[in-house]
Amino acid sequence: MKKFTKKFAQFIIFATLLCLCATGRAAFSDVPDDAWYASDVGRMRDTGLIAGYDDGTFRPDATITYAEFVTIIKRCATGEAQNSENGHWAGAVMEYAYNSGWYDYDEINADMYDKPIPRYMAAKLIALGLALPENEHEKNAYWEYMNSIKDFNSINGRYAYLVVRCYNNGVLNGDENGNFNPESDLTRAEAGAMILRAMDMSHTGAQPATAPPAQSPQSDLNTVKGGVSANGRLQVLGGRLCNEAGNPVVLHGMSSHGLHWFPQFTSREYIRMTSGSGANVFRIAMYTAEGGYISQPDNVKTLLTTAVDNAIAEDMYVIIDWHILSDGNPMTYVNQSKEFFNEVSARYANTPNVLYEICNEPNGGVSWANDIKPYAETIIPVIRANSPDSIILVGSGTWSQDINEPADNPLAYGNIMYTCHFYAGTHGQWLRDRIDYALGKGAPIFVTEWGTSAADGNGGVYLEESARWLDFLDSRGISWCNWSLCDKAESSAALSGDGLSQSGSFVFSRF
Ligand code: DCB
Repeated sequence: MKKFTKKFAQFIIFATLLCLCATGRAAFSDVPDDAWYASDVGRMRDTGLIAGYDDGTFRPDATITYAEFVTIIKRCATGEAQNSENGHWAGAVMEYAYNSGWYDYDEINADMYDKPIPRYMAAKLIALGLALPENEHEKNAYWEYMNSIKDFNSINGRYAYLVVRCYNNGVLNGDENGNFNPESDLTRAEAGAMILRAMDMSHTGAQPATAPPAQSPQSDLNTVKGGVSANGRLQVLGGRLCNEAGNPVVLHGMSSHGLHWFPQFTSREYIRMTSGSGANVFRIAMYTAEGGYISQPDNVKTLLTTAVDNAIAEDMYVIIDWHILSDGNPMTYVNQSKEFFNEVSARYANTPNVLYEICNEPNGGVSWANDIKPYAETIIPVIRANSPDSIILVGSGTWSQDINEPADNPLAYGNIMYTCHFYAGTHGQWLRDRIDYALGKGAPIFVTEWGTSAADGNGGVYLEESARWLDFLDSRGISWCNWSLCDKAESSAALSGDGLSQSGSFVFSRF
């Protein structure tokens, strides 16, 4: 392997890359003329992408490592890839890739450079490093790919949309059974074939952005905004929602309406409509009762996965909301909830985008101490087992207005926030006072749902009171999602006809 890597460094022949038509026989002792990869291996050798060994072999079935793979991508993207003088031979290349946003800090470390690269990571590096184009077909046919990639559900949610991009660009085809096999290694022949196909498709020479966008103060409390690429993994410090660097961050965005009723408004286009106006979070309200998840779990889960992946692709934070409503006690479906959160937190385990809201609005004869807290103590460990650091949002009684109760009797876990919900036509100063009480007790608060209407989602709109509320939240640096991104004939709906409703125009202006 050492010999190979040394030799490898001498191949800096970018010019020939432009001549990708070069084929010819491979002429390696271990590459039969009729192997599926024979002509690809010839192109790899001719272009200098992957050289052979001094003994005349190519070793097409040997696995390729992170360092080797990233080095080839860098050479394709920039025309060169210098070995480092000190430390690991690929140290400088890996640093360049990291600084270019091809991978995140928690994905590859120096101990992994010489390990085999799994296919999901190869897909990400190809898609970002070679700037594979995203076209309309990818967006419209995402569902088709979900069905045609047989093991789609085993792809970690952080990577699914980039895997789809590779398929859509002809870079990946799947195995003979239609599986992608995300965790499997790649052989040298497979890696080379993928990269050659990507070079045929990619925006060659297009350099990805290197620096995250500047962060600007948004509220009295000097919070920052920006998407996941700018802020990374969220954490709760001193009762405040903070970004990975420890700076207070504020999230503003829309909540969907009931996912099973209005899935069309969780598409890339609609989510982008909000991010384009400055939103950095999207909440997916997955009703449990009312004909939602409990009665059609598989269908609704598919809608949910699609929606979450859409938000991830738009660099948004995304809240998975277990939207209890007529099922007022979260204990009613606690077993289904355990199963659901186990599954989604595994899928999005190392995805910094995802926040989990485990009970939308407990109501009826439920109390924090007897029902909601025990429920939270059941679900939180399930999520934590898969995703130890993610933010978990917990509701309270009376449609998440009894926030004084968790403030007096908090959960003994880190990275927890309590949700407070309000409707401007119904809830006023007393609820703002209650928020201040909870903050005073050190309870972190997130308004995951509020409306410009009355509490039934209709009436008004009450824009003056809404503005009073948002000014209050700004002054406390509290994050919020507005109910709701849909075109239902009710005043809280943000959409109307082809554009924004009265509520939507107001809310979008406050992102
Ligand atoms: C919350 C729920 C949310 C509900 C909105 C507006 O409920 F989280 O699901 O959304 O606030 O009421 C409404 C939709 C309607 C739909 C209805 C039933 O806008 O289109 O038909 O859900 O699915 C609240 C919030 C506060 C209070 C009461 C309710 N409150 N509630 O303070 O009295 O009864 O739904």
